[in-house]
Amino acid sequence: MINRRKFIQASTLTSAAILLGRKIFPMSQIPGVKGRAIVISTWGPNVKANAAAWEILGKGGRAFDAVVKGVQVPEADPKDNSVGYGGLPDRDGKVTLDACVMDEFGNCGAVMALEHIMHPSLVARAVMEKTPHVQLVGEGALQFALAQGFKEENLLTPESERAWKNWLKTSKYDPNETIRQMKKYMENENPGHKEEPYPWPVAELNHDTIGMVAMDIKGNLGGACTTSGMAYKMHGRVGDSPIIGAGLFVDNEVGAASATGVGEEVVKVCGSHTVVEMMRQGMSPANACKEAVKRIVKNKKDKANTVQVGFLAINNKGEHGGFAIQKGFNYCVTTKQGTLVIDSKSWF
Ligand code: SD4
Repeated sequence: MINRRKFIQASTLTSAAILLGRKIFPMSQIPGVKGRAIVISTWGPNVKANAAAWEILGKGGRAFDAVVKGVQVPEADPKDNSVGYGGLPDRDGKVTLDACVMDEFGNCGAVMALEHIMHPSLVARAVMEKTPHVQLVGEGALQFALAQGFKEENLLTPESERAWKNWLKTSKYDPNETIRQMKKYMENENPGHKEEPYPWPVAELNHDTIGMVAMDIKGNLGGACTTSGMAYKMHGRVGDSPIIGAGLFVDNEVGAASATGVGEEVVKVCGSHTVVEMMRQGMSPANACKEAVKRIVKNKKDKANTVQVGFLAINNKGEHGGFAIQKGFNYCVTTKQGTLVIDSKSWF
C-alpha cells in the first residue's frame, strides 16, 4: 500500500519535478498524445475523474467534452458527500445541486438548487446547448431536466441522511466545523478505512466540490464545476460553484480557473474570473490564484483564517497552479505523463 503522507510530501516538489516523479495512475493503456493536453481538478480523490476526462483528452478529444465527462464520476459516486448522488443535504434534508460548464467559445450554462437529478453538469450543458439562457434554478431547472429526459431520483443516501440527522442534534451551521464533523462521522462509519488499499481510503473520498479545467491538444480550453454545496445550508442557498466567473471561468485566449471552499467568499471577489484576469496580465497560474486568495483574505480581515477557499488554474500554455487560504488544499493534474496530486501553497 502506498503511504499517502509520503506521497503527498513527494507531491510538494515543483511541478516540473513532479511531472517527472511518481506516476500514480499510469496512462500507458491510453494511446500516446502529441501536444500538451492537460486536465486538473480540485482534490486528490478526483484522480478517478481525471482518468475519465483523459479518456477523451488522451484520444485528442475536446477539452469541454473531457471535463463534462470527468465531473460525472464524483456526481455518480455515493461515497462522495459533496457532489451529486450522496451529497450532504441542506438543513431541511434536501439534496440541492449546483453546477456550471463553460467551453472554448465562451458559451456557458448553469443550474442552481437543482433537486433529484444525479448529473447537474449534464443539465448545465443542456441549458447551454438547448436554451437561449445561461442559468436555470430550482423547480424550473428540474422541469427542464425532466423534459430533456433526465431521470428523477432520490439522491439522499442512507449515509448522508444519517449524517444530516446527526447534525440536526446541534443544527449549528459552521462550514469548517461541518467538514470536521463530516470527516469524523465518516471515519466512524468506516472504521476499517485505514486498511483499504490504494488509491484512497474511504474517509478521504469525502472531499469537496469538483472544479475541473482542461486544455486539449488543439490548445482549446473547457471547464466544469459541480457540487451539492455547503452541507446543511439554508434551503435555496446557492454558492459560487454554478456562477460563471465565481466558481468557474474559461477564456480560451488566456486560461481557465475554478474554485472550491466557502462559496460566499468566492462570489464576493468573482474568484475564478479574477484568476483568469490576473493570468491575462501575465501572472503564473499559481500567482493568479494567490491574488484571488489575497482579495478574500483582505475582505475577511482578522477572520481570514476561519474560512477555506482554494483556487486552481491552467493558462493557455498548459501550465497549472493553485493556491488556498488554509493548508490542506490539493489538486490532481493529469498529462500524458500520468496523474499527480499536488499540495497547493496557502496563505496561512
Ligand atoms: C459552495 N464552493 O457551495 C461550494 C462548496 C465547496 O467546500 O466547495 N465546499 O460554496
